[in-house]
Amino acid sequence: AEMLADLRQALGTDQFFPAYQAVISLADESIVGAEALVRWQRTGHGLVRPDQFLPTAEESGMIGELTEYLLDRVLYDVKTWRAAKLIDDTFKVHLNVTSRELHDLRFADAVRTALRHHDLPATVLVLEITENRLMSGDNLHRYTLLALRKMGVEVFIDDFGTGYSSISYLRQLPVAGAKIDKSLVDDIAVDPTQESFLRAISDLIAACELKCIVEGVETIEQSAKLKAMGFTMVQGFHYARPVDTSGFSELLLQGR
Ligand code: G
Ligand code: G
Ligand code: MN
Ligand code: NA
Repeated sequence: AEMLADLRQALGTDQFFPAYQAVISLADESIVGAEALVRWQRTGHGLVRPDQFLPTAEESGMIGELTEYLLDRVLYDVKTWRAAKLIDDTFKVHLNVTSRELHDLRFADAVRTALRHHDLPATVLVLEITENRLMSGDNLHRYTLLALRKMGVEVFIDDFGTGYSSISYLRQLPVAGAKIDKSLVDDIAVDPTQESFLRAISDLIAACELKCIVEGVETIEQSAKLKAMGFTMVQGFHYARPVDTSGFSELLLQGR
């Protein structure tokens, strides 16, 4: 209860902010995008991680407001980086959403309005949704997925390879790509079984004609292996940790 009251107040007083983790092109290790990860500077508690408050935000239905708040912050940052020529128009920013937003029939319109407000094309935005939540049976989220696709906003399946995806279902989902979960990458440099497994997953994604980003790359050995396997986009502590807006601006400045 205390958490919920604090969450409500926090939204009104700008205690939430996005941290950005770079998405890297393996070809030249350049920054091609960023994933926004919410952080809460909670009064009297310091920095709170999403795992500690997102469940409450979701259960209470507050998550929709939080997502729209973050979307506005994130698009503002992208607009600023564009104006400063720190990024070009191929740069994409990823925002995580829950099935709640996808079930909200006004969500696609809210996204359209936000993009228009910041005078940005839909192609700048990618939304990520965890695999399990897409597979939850009902078809309501399809409306939003189709509206987003029509608009030009891409949706990626997050944490791919950890849930119970039905392969036939995967083919029909109107999504643009998948993010391969860190757990599938951890041992690839030391365990040949893991490499075969990752290759199978990657072939599956390719067969569905989906884009692919590999997450959780922590070592140069993993990076080399992934490059040899033909992956093109990665994220992970080996390249960059999540940092706040000014930290990411600096990363972009160095990367130019
Ligand atoms: O940064 P990390 O601890 O930052 O994130 C932990 C988990 O919280 C991840 O599963 C991530 O997808 C999720 N997460 C981070 N930011 C957001 C957000 O803004 N919205 C939603 N729905 N999930 C987020
Ligand atoms: O579920 P999602 O993929 O949105 O979660 C992203 C989470 O993974 C965030 O908490 C982020 O901080 C974390 N993360 C990103 N890269 C790495 C990495 O290389 N190693 C580890 N341990 N965590 C990572
Ligand atoms: Mn994610
Ligand atoms: Na993930």
